[in-house]
Amino acid sequence: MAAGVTRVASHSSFWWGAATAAYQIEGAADEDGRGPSIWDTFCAEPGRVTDGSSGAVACDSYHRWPEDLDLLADLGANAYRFSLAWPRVQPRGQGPVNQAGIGYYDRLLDGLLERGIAPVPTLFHWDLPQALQDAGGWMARETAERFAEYASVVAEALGDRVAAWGTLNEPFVHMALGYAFGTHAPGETLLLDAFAAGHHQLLAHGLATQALRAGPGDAPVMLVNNLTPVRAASTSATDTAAARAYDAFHNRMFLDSVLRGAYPDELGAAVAGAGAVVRDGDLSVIGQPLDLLGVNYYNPTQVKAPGPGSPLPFELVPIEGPAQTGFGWPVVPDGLTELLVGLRDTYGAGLPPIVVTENGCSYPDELSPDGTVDDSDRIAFLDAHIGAVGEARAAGVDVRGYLVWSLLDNFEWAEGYTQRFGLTYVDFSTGRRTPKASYGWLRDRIARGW
Ligand code: IFM
Repeated sequence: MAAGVTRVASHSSFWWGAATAAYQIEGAADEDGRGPSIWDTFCAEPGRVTDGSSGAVACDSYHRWPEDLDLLADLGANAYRFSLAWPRVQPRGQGPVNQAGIGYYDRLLDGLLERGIAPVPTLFHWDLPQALQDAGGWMARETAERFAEYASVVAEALGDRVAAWGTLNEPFVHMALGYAFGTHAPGETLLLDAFAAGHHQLLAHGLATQALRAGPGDAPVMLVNNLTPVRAASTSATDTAAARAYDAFHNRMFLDSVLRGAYPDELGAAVAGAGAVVRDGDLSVIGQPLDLLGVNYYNPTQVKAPGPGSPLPFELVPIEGPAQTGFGWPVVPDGLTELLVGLRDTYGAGLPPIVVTENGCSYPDELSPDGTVDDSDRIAFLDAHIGAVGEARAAGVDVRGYLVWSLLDNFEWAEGYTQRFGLTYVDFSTGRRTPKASYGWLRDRIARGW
């Protein structure tokens, strides 16, 4: 690790920065031997993505990365969370490393270290190599083994310069949207049977953690979860039970397993129906000690009991009242304090230090004729959520970083380019970057520190 790069090792250091993901920003889908991913396939199917777009070009960060790293440096960021595209490193998800593909990440890491920014790569942010999907994707246990091999390959190539590893990004969201409801790639609609895709991701996390620790360097390893405080729509016993069930699927399946080595009882039918999916010993692989927990927070979730005949043990209800982002998500900053304090209260000494690995909002930002982007809604959002992290820290929660989603406007999955989350406005026809007002605001906020 280069001198001046902040290791997330002590209470006195704090990571400020931003996050992105490979398929959402890189583009260059067919360059330098990258293999197809499930998102290339999904985007090519009519009707899957709102605006019919794909990540084939996206922000073209594959070519424009020096400019993007300069944006981070000018922001005063001391950490950058990005993801590695598995199909760039191993085009078919297994076998020897594609040197041209890993070369990109090699240059990116060096570029970050030259700028004094800690590299925080995530190994998997949803872009599974299509060849592995053809063999069953995350419904197949073998995918977890392939993932561990991939982790060894990248640890060997990059492990000497990484500040912290993320194994998976938001395995709940990938299980739910990709395998249960089919609104994300690979588009499966398996409802509760999607549990197997969650379990195999968790097993992959455990096996990859071992592989990363066996490689060069001593970077901490984290799992990155999307977490939400769950609220029952009423105090009735049925709504309360539905809230507990939803909490089990969204949060506790991916927390109790890694922090306690057990699945919550409320998963009930899903685990029972999965038969031999969970094998002896799996939960001790999944539950080995974690160095950091990555928390992605966007909003709380309200839940009521399902109607008669529902295949699911819960039903989601919109939260009325608070302002909404462009996506229609409620803006509830104190939900972040509630979440962080709740994690500490629930898991106690078993909870590793936390990094807020994503927090942010989309708004219909426009580039004005004078070349500025006034995103005052985003400034208010970030100010309130950073304040919420401060409240949790004041309450004694060990939070070691806050990374905004996202550095750049980018490809927002099934919403295509219709949701702008960036601190930086991207003109997708030219690739031109324009820092928004929130970028300048965050630069001043980072300079102030805690
Ligand atoms: O864009 C996504 C990201 O890929 C994962 N977390 C949530 C973000 C906003 O939807």
